[in-house]
Amino acid sequence: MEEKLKVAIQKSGRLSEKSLELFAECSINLPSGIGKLITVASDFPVEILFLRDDDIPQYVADGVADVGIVGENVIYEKTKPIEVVEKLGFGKCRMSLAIPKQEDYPGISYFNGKKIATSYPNILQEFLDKNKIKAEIHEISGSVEIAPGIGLADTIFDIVSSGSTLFMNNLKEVEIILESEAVMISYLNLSGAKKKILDNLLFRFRSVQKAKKNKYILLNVPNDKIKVVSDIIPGMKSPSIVPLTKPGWSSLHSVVNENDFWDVIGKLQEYGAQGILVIPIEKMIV
Ligand code: PRT
Ligand code: ZN
Repeated sequence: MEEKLKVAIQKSGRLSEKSLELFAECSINLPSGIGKLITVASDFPVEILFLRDDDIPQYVADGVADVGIVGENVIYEKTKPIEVVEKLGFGKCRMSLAIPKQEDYPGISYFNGKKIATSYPNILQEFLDKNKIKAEIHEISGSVEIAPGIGLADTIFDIVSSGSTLFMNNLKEVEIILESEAVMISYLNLSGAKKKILDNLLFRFRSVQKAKKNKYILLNVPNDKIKVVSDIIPGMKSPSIVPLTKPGWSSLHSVVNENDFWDVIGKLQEYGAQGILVIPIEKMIV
């Protein structure tokens, strides 16, 4: 039987949809996975296991799943023997200490002697030890943000994204301890065949990521400006030039990185570029 790479993803939660989307973008077809425990792709050798996110590091460490998609916050908390093979760019959040809004905050020493509620005791303990703070950690599994309000703790250590949960609970963020995003983790002793499938999957994934960060650009320039404009949009190797039927003009085709996009457009206009078209790229292999 053909070998398959077993990929663990979150069954239902903040990372589920994006994890499934990632396979779709890589042209890997999964039958609708809702409510299932396992699903098998029809056109790529992967099998998806749907699990609770907290269980994923253990499954991958044991090799029950070959790879998994999970937040960095979970892998730092669980410290299992696994390897992080790729940052995936979604599920971004930070882990922060927060205190009641009306309190003054003199600095980290504030936490000496305080009771801190969290679902991430290991990450927190390590941070406190490193900063020589003696605080009491109160581990709870959910709704950490209500702990100060009901007198269960003085402060909290939790995941923050927009900050609105803290705001609604009269808390303020005072220390960011780590930044997190979804990552792909791998079993340490993957077989050669499975490693090959993983490389293939990562290759597709990176092509899609690169494509998302770049745009295809077409524009018309007077021939005497081809050189300067080509220097602004060098593209993957160099731009293509297609002569227009209008004498003295050419069409230039290239690729622009999204980060430089507006700067580049400004410069192109300065040099007399006209009829600028910008088109999304689906896959990019360099
Ligand atoms: O059921 P299961 O155990 O699988 O899921 P879960 O409930 O443990 O996790 P889930 O689905 O809430 O989150 C999965 C992962 O998403 C986390 O491990 C993080 O890596 C990532 N992530 C990104 C977040 C957030 N953003 C986030 N905002 N996880 C949780 N939150 C919560 C946070 O706990 C707090 O309650 O959202 C609230 C704060 O959000 P803001 O926007 O109000 O600041
Ligand atoms: Zn969880």
